Amino acid sequence: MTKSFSFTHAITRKPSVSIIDGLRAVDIGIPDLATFQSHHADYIAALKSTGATVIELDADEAFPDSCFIEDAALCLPRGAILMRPGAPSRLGEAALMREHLAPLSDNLAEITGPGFIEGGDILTTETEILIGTSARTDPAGVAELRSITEPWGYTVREVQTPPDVLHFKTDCSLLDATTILTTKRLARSGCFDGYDLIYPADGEEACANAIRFNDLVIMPDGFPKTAQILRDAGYNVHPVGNSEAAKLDGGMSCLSLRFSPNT
Ligand code: CIR
Repeated sequence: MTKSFSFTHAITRKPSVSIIDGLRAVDIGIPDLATFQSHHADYIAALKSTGATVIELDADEAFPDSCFIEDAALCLPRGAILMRPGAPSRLGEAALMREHLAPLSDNLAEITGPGFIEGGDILTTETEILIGTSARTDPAGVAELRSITEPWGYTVREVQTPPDVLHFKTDCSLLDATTILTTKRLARSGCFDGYDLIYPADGEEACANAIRFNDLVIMPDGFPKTAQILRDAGYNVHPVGNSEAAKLDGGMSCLSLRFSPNT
């Protein structure tokens, strides 16, 4: 059983009208809600096409970035953990997840601080949990997550998100038990030594955030060379439109929590 990419469930949250106020590093345009909703529906259909159950939460207007649900929690086979987002406008998102995760996990833990950590900075592979420190995730947040997960049997490794990159997983994705899709700038740090690496085509680095979900690699649409590289490597590639999420620095991993309940 490949626990790092075999899942029976996912949780998503619909984009809100307030998405136009979502955080972004650079303003490249206002996201169009109808287009975002259409892409979001395609994304959910892709998850469901693998046989998974998708729990679709309603939009929460109080939290413009809350459709990027991955940042609010971490789901592992042994338990789930409410994060402590480092963006002040997102801090309250973790508490929203408690009522949804409690019925699905016998072990529901919480990062209480003072550190911060967001799910986008966490890559769970078959053998370890890699956490990139970033503007949103600090060493204290990593240490608290370590203190929760090591007793559950996980190995945690602290690494660094490249400068000016939002999240660790902005630049990498798990493709299978031993293979990572990563930008060259991140791989240069040596953090993936020992893994097999696949690089996006030159100029297509923005598609490094993809997800392996059961038999699919779900990746953003519009990166044909990398899609072909992945197909040639034997992956079942499923592109989904991401133009509106990308205006808010969001990608494929951010839009879901992927897990198999351990209740
Ligand atoms: C933010 O800046 O927090 C959101 N606009 C985007 C979050 C993307 N999440 C992710 O990569 N896990």
